Amino acid sequence: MKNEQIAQCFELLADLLEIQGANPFRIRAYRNAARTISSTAQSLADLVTSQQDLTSLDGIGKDLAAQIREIITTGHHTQLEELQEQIPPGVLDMLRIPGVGPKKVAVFFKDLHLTSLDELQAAAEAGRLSELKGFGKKTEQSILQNIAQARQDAQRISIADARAASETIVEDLLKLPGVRHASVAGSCRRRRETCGDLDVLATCDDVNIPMDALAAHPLVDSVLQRGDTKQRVRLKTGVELDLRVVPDESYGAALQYFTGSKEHNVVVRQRAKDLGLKVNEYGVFRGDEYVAGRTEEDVYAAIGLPWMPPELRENRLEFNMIAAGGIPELVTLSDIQGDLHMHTTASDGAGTIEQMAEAARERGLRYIAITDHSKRVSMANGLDAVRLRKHWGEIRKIREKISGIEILCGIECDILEDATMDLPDDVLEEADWVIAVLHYGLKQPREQIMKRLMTAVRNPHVDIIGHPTGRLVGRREGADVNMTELLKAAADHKVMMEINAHPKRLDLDDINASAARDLGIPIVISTDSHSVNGFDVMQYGVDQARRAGLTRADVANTRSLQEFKKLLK
Ligand code: DGT
Ligand code: CA
Ligand code: CA
Repeated sequence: MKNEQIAQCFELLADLLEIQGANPFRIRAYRNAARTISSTAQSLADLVTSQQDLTSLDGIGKDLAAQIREIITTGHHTQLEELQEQIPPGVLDMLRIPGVGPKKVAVFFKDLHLTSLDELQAAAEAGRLSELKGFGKKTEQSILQNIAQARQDAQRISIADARAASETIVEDLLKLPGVRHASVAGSCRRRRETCGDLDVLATCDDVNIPMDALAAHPLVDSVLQRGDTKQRVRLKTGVELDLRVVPDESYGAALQYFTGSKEHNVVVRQRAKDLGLKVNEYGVFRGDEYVAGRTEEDVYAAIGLPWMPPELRENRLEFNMIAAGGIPELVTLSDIQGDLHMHTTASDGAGTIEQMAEAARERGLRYIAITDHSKRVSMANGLDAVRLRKHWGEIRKIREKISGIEILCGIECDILEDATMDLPDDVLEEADWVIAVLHYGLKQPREQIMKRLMTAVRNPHVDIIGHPTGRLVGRREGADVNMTELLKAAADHKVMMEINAHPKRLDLDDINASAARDLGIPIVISTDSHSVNGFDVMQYGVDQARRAGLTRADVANTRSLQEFKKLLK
């Protein structure tokens, strides 16, 4: 059980309590606990296993500590499950509607007895929402408009949640007697930014062994369907998971087939056909004769193709790469030497400069840039010129003191709505590293968005555009960026592009990152850490880069600091 999963339980509990109209202090306590847990470096599961006291953690009292122990040791959370009995899951879906919080949802649920997005939509269409106290026609209209978005989001989960759940299940299946292989498949194995459902594969002579274990797994809520080789279950989080159990000699074929994508498999099947072969989830066949199927390598080799990293299997880049001479070696997590986007207690981070530097060093990083917010982001306690210079002074002191890691004095500088920079040039000039970003006014028309981005790209001190579109995966569309124009200007002015590794952002996305690389723009993969645990997300950024077909050479922060500095303006 990961800290993040425990934090999610408390967040969910807080949402449910808020819908129920519980005591605000109690709700706040759960939210604070969630924050503490997700920003704690040490694994709570380890603490519980070694019988350590959890109440030494900020905001965790006896009661919360007992709940954490329950979650970790039993996989159950009594408080949460009791509330879930009272509030149907469809009610929580309403929280995904932009502009709708727990208070509004409480009214829909309690006063109108609405329990799903469908019912809410019908009520809005019938004008019943605008009859409620405190609701007007305008709110009703905006809810109607945003419901479609919420419905889409409700269906897909982030790659981070997808991996946490399916990897836990795979690990547990591998512990079973007779299960020789098990793997994540589907979009999760391809590391798509979101997954519609989860796919897991196992080999076992007796299909009942993995299927019974899955049915009883602590993450599983109910079995939806069970056949000879396939079982479909719903997890407690609501997402569905397909398990397929195949014999060993079909493992590679099934893994290939169920990893997809469908588009990739269409090409694979056609290729086999051209060679007089047939590929399916059981193997490669010539007529009735089994040719291959034990490993993925065998399957691809049988049809004259090299094995391909799952991240590439979208029928976008991979077959062109093969035609052009082969699949290049993609960037890996261990190639990353530096992290160039992070926050400290100077703005909205939870760690001090020193804590962040030490945590980065522990993860094997050789250099970091501290990039707190500029003043426009007042809710994050953004820095003005005076505070920033003082902050850089402290960074320089720590830089002298600490060994084994280099620290750059950076800034995440807002590009203001009027297309000026949030800090004057003479301040930016003193920085080692300047990230320029859009935070506000993302809904401005394309022309103004481009004017802002161009201001940044042309600024002689700006090194990189951070999270270039500002999108939040499944939650918020990015700004209306003319990416072709932006990338061309960035290439001309030697400005780099960020892949923000946070699974909520993953911005640039895979397609734009590919386009940037094609123009020779160095890509930097950054975590945007707000605590010492924030560094964990680097893997998601690397996965996105791999989906973009990026090699180590394409990613600037795989270089030593000395080599990296040569790329700066
Ligand atoms: P998702 O779940 O929407 O995020 O995307 P996937 O790729 O995980 O799709 P899913 O779960 O429907 O199926 C998993 C894989 O199984 C898919 O990537 C390829 C394979 N597959 C499923 N149905 C078909 C099919 O009708 N034809 C072919 N060729 N492959 C299929
Ligand atoms: Ca899937
Ligand atoms: Ca599936």
